[in-house]
Amino acid sequence: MGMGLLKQRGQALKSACLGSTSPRLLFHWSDDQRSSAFPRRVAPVIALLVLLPMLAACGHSADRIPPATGTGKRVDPATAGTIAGRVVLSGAPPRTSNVKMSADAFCERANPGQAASDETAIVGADGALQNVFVYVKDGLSAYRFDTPRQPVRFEQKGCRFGPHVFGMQVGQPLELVNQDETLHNVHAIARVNEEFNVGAVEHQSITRTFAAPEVMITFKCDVHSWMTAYAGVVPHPYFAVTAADGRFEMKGLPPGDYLIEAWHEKFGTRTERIRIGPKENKAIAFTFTAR
Ligand SMILES: [Cu+2]
Repeated sequence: MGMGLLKQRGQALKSACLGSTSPRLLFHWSDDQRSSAFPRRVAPVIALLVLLPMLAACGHSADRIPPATGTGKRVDPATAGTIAGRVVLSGAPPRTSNVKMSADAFCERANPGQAASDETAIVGADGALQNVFVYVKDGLSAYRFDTPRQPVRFEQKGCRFGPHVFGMQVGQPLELVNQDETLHNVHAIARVNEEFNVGAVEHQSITRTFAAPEVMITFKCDVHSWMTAYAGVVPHPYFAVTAADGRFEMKGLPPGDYLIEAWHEKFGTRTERIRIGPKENKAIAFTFTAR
């Protein structure tokens, strides 16, 4: 079985799991594979033998309709409002150091010069703090929410995890994709959820889910010590990650009293209480202190 067939197998698995399987793709063999290795009539049989265990393996993720989270009422979009704001760092931002990637020639080539800078604290103009996870920590217990079927894509690309900080819902598929021509692994250091550690060869995609809320889950690659990422897993869709200008926005919130938390990997957490009325848009500012 050559690399061509392995790649074909990966593609077929992706299509099968997404429920868009095309017979033409599953049974397509290039002319040289057909003539050199297998007689024409054997090919479909081999394809089936390869596919059956794969179909069984992917049944736990995208094929199942995920349940809703919570037991209460649904949000009425007609009365929903928005919380938006900005997160800043007060004080001198920490100096950004460069990461030494020389142990892996592929990673070094992928990150020339400034591209190898440390991602721990990214501070922009006027103290704008990027990569802060902002979410509703409390105030939604009266509601239920559908679990999204759309996977969150989490890549290993250029020997970085991307996104570096992200949010997702309980039960939502997390698609781990290695875009690099080098080996990575994704080690999810979870405390509430089940910890996992999976190796990923190039261009391989693996799907996992988290069964319980957890803020935050740390991801490490055990091959490249600088590769770190964080995911906030929450039971509702009200979360955001600050952009380069420090801004965030959470739309579609029902009227109510909320506890909002902002989390940063180096500077810790801040919380604010806020009340929003029907269709109201409110702003919150969070300030972290440099240390
Ligand atoms: Cu790695």
